[in-house]
Amino acid sequence: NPFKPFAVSRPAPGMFEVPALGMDAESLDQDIRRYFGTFLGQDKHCRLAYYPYRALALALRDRLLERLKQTRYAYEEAGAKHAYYLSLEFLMGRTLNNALLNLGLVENTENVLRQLGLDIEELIDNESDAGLGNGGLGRLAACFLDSCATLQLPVTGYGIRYEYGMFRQRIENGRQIEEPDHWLRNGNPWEIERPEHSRRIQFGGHTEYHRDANGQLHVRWVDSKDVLAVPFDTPVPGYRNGTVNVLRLWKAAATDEFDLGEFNAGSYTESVAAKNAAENITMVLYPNDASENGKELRLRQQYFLASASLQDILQRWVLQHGKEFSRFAELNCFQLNDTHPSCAVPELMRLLLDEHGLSWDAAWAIVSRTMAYTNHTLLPEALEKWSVRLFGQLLPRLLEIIYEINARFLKEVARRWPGDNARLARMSLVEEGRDPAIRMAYLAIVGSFSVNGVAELHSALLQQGLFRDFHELWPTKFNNKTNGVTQRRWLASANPRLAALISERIGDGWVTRLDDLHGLAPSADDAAFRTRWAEVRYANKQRLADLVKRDCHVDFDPQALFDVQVKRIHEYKRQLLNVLHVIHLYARIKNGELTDFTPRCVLIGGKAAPGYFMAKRIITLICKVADMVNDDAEVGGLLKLAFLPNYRVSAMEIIAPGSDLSEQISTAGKEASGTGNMKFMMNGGVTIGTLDGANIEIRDEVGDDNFFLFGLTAEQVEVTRDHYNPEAIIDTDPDLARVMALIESGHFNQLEPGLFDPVIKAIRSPHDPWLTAADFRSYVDAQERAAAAYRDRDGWMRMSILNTAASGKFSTDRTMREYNAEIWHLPVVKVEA
Ligand code: B1N
Repeated sequence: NPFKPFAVSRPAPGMFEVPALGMDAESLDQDIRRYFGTFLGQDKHCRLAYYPYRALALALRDRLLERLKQTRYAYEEAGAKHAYYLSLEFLMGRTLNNALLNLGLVENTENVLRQLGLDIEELIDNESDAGLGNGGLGRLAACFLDSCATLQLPVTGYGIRYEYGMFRQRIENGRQIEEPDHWLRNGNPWEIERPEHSRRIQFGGHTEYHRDANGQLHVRWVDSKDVLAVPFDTPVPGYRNGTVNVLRLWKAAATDEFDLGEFNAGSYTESVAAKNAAENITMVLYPNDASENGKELRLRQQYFLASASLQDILQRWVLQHGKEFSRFAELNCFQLNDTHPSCAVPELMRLLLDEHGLSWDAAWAIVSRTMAYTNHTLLPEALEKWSVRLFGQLLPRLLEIIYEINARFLKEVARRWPGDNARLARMSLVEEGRDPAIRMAYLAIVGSFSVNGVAELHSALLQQGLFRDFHELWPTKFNNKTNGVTQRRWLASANPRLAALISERIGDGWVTRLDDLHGLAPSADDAAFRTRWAEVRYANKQRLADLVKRDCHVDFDPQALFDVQVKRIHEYKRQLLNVLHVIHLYARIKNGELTDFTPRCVLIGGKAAPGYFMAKRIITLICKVADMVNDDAEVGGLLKLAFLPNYRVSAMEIIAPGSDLSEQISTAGKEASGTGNMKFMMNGGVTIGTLDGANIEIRDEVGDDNFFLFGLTAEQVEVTRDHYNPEAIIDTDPDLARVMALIESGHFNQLEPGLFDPVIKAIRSPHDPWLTAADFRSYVDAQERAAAAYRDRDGWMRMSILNTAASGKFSTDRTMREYNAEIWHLPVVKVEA
């Protein structure tokens, strides 16, 4: 151990007293120049905006860390209950702007930088996105952290510090190319490494049982190949309240004996090189949104996170309370972000039983009172199952514990429903068969005191469908927590022009109380206000048009309707339905059928999982249709289509403020919630959508008149499945027939015959689970209503204002208050300024 405790030294109290850092322009100015010139070694020869960015980031980090310490002291002093958000993904995006906003340093910093001849936007652009997540689930975790710090709740995030985040996407000849995202290449000024808090994680080996002198049975997990978990802390500031919470991300490192033990092939250099095997665990984020892949490395990541985090928390507990665990459940809570960290259930059992000597009953009482599970999807392909064989090889002790949990659980089921063997088989944590598997969702439900879905419809469907048996057994365990987004990032910081206009009207209380936006509704009837709203939106659309020009080489006219769908590419999200509509408009223009056409610019962006064939082919279709439409003189700029490459958090910060129409068109019952829908709405986007996920609640808030609804309901989707006949639909709808004929004629793939056959086949299949053809007619009709509404520019601004005004519910501040009131029960802890 390179870390030696104080032996001779006795640090005086003054050692721990650091002079407070100034928040005034002068102190900032000094720190920026000092970091630039000394720490970073830059001088008058510096040509890179990266260095002033980094100097500013370091000056801000100092101020964040100062508050982080004060926050920890406040939590300790209050003896407060703490919640831990365990997640394999935290999609943080960029940090600079958010830190400035929450610290209240926007104006001072702008002034200082201006004096120094620097442009803040340019510095901001030098930060790479922390893309440590796939999409909604990871971004939700990031928004939650922002809201918890703002609400002054003692919440810590635990995750993985992937060396490579979500891949970068390039498009070549309409094909997605994945490139590694080495986001740490230029260093990360926001984090601080804490090697002294490293933990040891076991993999492989086997268990041994022995009795001590008192006849007590003990279990040892031996012959394992161990890996170190090294924590890196990122400060998470609340909005101007002195609170700074922590996001602790673990990086894998080889232990020292790793070199000399099992892996030693006889040669020193080769054994040192074998360190890679350990360090690979946190090398890369799995890029599969809403689908599992069953790879061993993924299970290693999951256990690595669960074990490192729980050991960290238990060690802190023991330092404070000794081996007395009677109050542990009263003071700790773990929120599992989907089943990805659900190894935490058996791992906490293991630590309490094997490392801390508790009895099964005492340990189970703690686990089942501290764990809470959030489900994020109903899609069967996303439900995690781990092969028992793999699980037993990698985590032998955990498998034993899971079997014991299952045996006791099934006894309870049998007591309640004697003789109902079918039910036992349905509910068992182990799915029997040729390759038996652990059902991780069931493990999470059995181990938790709370199970929630992420929107009203989703939670209801969980209770009636997927988790029906469990709901019958424990009805009070189940609850709903509708998602949200943080208005600090998604309105105040992403859309400063609109934020200023709103604050001028209703004050700036909305930054921490989004419901205040209701106060904007009367202004929808104020013509002068609508004009100013329109001016702001126009400027934002110009900014989006610049992005589209730069990245897609397509001209978007800000006068046109900006029709936008950005999200992961997935069949259930139906980007395909969107393209069919574009082709339909194209055909109408070409056939001279349009009299009063609303010029429209359609933007689609999103990443496909690298192994998802159909999603990739849909990207190709979008790109090929775009080429035809944009180059066609007859279309004459009435219609544009662009595929935006490399969609990410920082791109959304430009897209949401500049979009008119928000496409939320998933097959009803499939999108658990959606959160992009909320970002558009907050920024004055109007939704065209199905009755799916949080769309339903969005429409409830904004009213039917300000929402373009179409499509089958979730119930209708289920009954349609049994007699679905897309051929008949195509035959009886001339518009759809024409669209299909155009694709089938090879019009969009003249040099690559057959390219879109798989897509055509999917639409025409009676087994198409996404019912694309079924919703085409009602989608096109809704699009016509939207286009007509947009022609009345003033009426559209009214709708736009009313959407922002009704978006108050969709703040993660509300979501976090609900989690806290109904699951966590944490106190609000004020931090001294
Ligand atoms: O979680 C979001 C929801 O708003 C979306 O509707 C939902 O699709 C999304 C496996 C997932 N569900 N499941 C995932 C992500 C990564 C992975 O490896 C599944 N993502 C969602 C927030 O609630």
